[in-house]
Parts: sequence; C-alpha cells; structure tokens
Amino acid sequence: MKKIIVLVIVILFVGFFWFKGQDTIAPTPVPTEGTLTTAPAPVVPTTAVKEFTVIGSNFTFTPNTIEVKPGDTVKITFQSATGFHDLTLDEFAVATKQLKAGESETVQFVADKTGSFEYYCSVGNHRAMGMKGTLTVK
Ligand SMILES: [Cu+2]
Repeated sequence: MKKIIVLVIVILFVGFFWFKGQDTIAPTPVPTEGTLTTAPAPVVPTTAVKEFTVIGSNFTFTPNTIEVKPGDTVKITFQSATGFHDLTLDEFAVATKQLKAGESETVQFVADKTGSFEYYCSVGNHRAMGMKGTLTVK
C-alpha cells in the first residue's frame, strides 16, 4: 500500500513539472499596447496621386517642403529654372537626371515610409549651399 502511495505522489510530481515545462515552452507572445505603438505602422498604398512641381534655381528649391499621406503615389515634376540641377531623394531611390535651365523631368514613387526625408540637388556642393527640401510623410 505504501508503495502505491509513493508511486502516486511521484506521478503527481512528474505531471506537475511536465505541465510547468509546457507552460514555459509554449507561451505565445501577446503584443501589448506598448510594443504596438513603438512598431512602425504598416503603410497601406492609397489610390491618391499627389502631384507637385518643384523648381530648382541657384541654390534653392521651390517649394522646399512637400507633405503627403502614407501610401500616396507622389509625382514630382522637377524643373531647372537657372543653372544645372537635379532632384535626389535617397530614401525612395528617386533621382532625376541633371537638368539644364529650361529642362524638366517627372519622377514618381509610392510614399511607403513615414517620416521626414530630405530631397536635394546632388550637383557639386549645391546641397551644402542650401539646395534641399523636406518631404514629410504623415
Ligand atoms: Cu543644383
């Protein structure tokens, strides 16, 4: 009789630790609100097409701020008014050719990231001379 009681106790112990073990192996991480707010929001493409004309001259962009919504398709027509310029936006792999005064080129991309991004002229030191602007996606 004693042996059976010991056996039952052993089985209960083993069973208890087996369940404990399952608990520590199996937990599925449940995202809390805190982790959700720090994760970047997924950008869902919209059907909106936002068109802008940006004029480049020595040494400024007009306009030098552009704002769109996440997922928008952005169409920028860059015109060189004076001098020799381009429009480059690294984060979206956008760059026009280097254009002489009077030339223009249109680039298009989907604003699939949120934040502020600098577009600039990559000719010579034009960027350092102030030939830059900000695209805000929010
Ligand atoms: Cu330039």
